Amino acid sequence: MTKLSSADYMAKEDKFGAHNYHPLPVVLSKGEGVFVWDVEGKRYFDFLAAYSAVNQGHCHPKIIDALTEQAKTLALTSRAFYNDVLGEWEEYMTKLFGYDKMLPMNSGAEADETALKLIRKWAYKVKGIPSNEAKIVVCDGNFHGRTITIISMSSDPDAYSHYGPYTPGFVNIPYNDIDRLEKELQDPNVAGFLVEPIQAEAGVYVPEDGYLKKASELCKKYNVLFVADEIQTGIARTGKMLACDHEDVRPDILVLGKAVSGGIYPVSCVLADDEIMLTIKPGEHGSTYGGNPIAGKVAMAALDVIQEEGLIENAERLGKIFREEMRAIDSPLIEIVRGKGLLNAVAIKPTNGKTAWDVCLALKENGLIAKPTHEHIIRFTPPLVITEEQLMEAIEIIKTTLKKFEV
Ligand code: IF1
Repeated sequence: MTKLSSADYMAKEDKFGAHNYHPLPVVLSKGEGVFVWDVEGKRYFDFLAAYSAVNQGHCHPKIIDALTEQAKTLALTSRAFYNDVLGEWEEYMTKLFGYDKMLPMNSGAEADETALKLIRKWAYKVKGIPSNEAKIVVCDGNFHGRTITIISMSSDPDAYSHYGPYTPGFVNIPYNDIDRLEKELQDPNVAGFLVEPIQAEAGVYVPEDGYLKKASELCKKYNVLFVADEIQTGIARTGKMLACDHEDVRPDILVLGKAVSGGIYPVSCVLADDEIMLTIKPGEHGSTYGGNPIAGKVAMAALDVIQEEGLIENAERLGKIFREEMRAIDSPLIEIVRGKGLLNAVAIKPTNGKTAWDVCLALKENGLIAKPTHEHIIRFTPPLVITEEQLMEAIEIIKTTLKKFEV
């Protein structure tokens, strides 16, 4: 069989695949640590890390071992029966994050949906909101996934247009606006506030220091559940295990996904205490693959790696260096650099008609892949296993690439 080129693979996807993505033109076939290789054998720094799912680096051997061992033993039972991994995994998660109970799902969207259902159940069973009147406060610019209910909360026309009718029961407020939040929380029918500790898709918007703390205190005051979507910000990405840890905030409901499995397997989950979690009774929620033994083993290995390899500290330390180095670049293209830990963004000023997409194409040519968001922002989120030496090498690539745009 003749070997296909990148162009062949791209043409095949274009012809046979739905056109719901616009990928950077690079076809990857191998990954290891911070690097990926395309089908022609060219190596790249991966500065997307699958939107922060691959915090532990590509194909981490410990996680792969956990996956293959369990796959050879028992892959899926469904939740109609018990399996001998789930309980151990639930114990691991609840002890690590400090909650009474965990509920496993697969994708991030499903975990957010689970959180929304928990908020509503709690609203009716515990808070005593009249039937079907519960409201959930969410923020403009949010990204929580792609289901009909989740896009009903979205303020991005690309996400919601032409998918109506929409799920009711959401109140949108500006992000990082504590006064507005308090105003909405006074409505006795508000049951929950769902928030990303940093809005990643919106362009890595870091709220003011103290925002999460104040928001969680207000939620407590008005008997509203504070729900954190840490699917992207969690698992060491921002220099703490959870982004909420920066402000010592403990969400009432914690939503995790992505790096919970180190990018090896679709695993997500929701954590909460009994008063909330036990409002859902047998038969009232679930998923065929949720809580399967592979997911459990993979997740425990992935979280072991975070702790054993000091990835929290690495993200914190190298994130500071990254932002310092980026801010020191004297380029008319750079508008602003922002982020926390190794979740960072650089906003690009359109110069000579060149956009963030053009910069990403040039970065790719120079051996580093990253993805633009919203026309002018480039997100830089390398795997957290990156070393300082590798980071400096990557920064050099970014510097030389930007230089070329100045002429
Ligand atoms: C895609 C964005 C990132 C998320 C938060 C829930 C989910 C996500 C905070 C849903 C997913 C993704 C999905 C991915 C692109 C990516 C993304 F640009 F679209 F916004 F990361 F920034 N909560 N984020 O970030 O999780 O159901 O996808 O497992 O291709 O849509 P999922």
